[in-house]
Amino acid sequence: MISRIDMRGSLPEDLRDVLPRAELDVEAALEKVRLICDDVRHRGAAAVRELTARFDGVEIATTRVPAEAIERALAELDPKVRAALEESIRRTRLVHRDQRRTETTTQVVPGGTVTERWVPVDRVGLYVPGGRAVYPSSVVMNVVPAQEAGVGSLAVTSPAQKAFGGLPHPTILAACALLGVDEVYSVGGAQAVAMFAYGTDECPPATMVTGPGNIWVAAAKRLLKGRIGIDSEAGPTEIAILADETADPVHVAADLISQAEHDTIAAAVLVTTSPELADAVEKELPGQVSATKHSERIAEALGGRQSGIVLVSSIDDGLKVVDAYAAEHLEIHTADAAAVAARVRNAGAVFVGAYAPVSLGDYLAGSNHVLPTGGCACHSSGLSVQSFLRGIHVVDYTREALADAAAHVSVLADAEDLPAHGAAIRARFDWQVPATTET
Ligand code: HSO
Ligand code: ZN
Repeated sequence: MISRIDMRGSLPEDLRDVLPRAELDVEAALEKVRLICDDVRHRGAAAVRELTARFDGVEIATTRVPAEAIERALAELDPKVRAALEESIRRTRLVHRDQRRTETTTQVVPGGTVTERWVPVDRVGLYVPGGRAVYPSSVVMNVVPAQEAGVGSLAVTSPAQKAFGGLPHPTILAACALLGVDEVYSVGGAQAVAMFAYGTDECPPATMVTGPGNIWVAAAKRLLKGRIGIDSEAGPTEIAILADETADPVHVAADLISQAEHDTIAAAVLVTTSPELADAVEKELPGQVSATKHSERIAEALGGRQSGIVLVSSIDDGLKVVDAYAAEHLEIHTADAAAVAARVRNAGAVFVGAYAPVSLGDYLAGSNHVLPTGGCACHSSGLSVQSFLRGIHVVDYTREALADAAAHVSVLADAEDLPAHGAAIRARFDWQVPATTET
């Protein structure tokens, strides 16, 4: 069901080659996506509605979801789901509120300061997948950080569902209502990203678009970034688990399965120092898989080349492997898990010990579940308040402070053969380089 790689002895030179990832050929989608984006750019909402009919198989009269539909979805929401979403929102807000940045002012020299102001982007479009993946939790994970960052204008879009008369899934709409978001569109795919990038007669353009989506969404983000800000091109879900002989194979198997449930190309990787644990997990998997609803999808994900059990000879080697893999989610099931977790350098989020499974983080830990995939955790972070802020340096120097810097600026400008840069300073001092008082 799951392949095994033995790295006891010595670790291979380039670990990235040993841990394959599912291929997502975004480049191949670009050509088609370009046509879609151009169409939306030139024909606006009419193009978006036609593309929705073509790709989602449903005619919509307008791309904007009427307020009554959002209110109705909330009224009809299962009270248990409502309570769980409310608690998820509360916890997520607690964590993200603490991420808010404060302005800092540095006095560089007497009379010369640089202030860093944190300014939210003006308007954000949040993409929430539809179809097989109906994730009201992703509404929470996108909306809360944007709100806590102070983004003034916030719109959510999610694919039109034929089964719901061309509206997004009702739990998506209800989650929007709980979060106080009243601007919602029933648009998915590349056309949704284009709608936010260019704006249409039904949707004003946005400054930024965030949120996970399928390959078409990823391709549109790649194509339109620059025109519009993006978070990341989210790829298939990944879980890595670093475990020793103290780990419970039942927990480990359950957690691998939980993320394999997302997609046939989801990745589940166990890195362990214990061959006994590896055997026990392998023994445990088939029973748990066959007992669960999406067993076929999960079996395909676990059996895929992107998943596997890696045997290592020490926790130190295990850390090297998981750092090279840079998983979206990394669980640590070892003795003194917190100390091992503290040594991890590359992961979207780290889950410490037996009682912090990834599925807690997916819904209710308070952490964000929009995380870097495909190894991007070695250079990028998950969605946070920071994703929606820009730091603006405000430079404020007095005449005297500028005079003190002038000689150095002139020298550096000449060294770069940009004499007009130095001249811009001398213009303020009768075209002379003022004498510096600095020693
Ligand atoms: N594990 C997914 C997020 C999610 N799980 C949503 C359940 N619903 C990617 O981090
Ligand atoms: Zn999940």
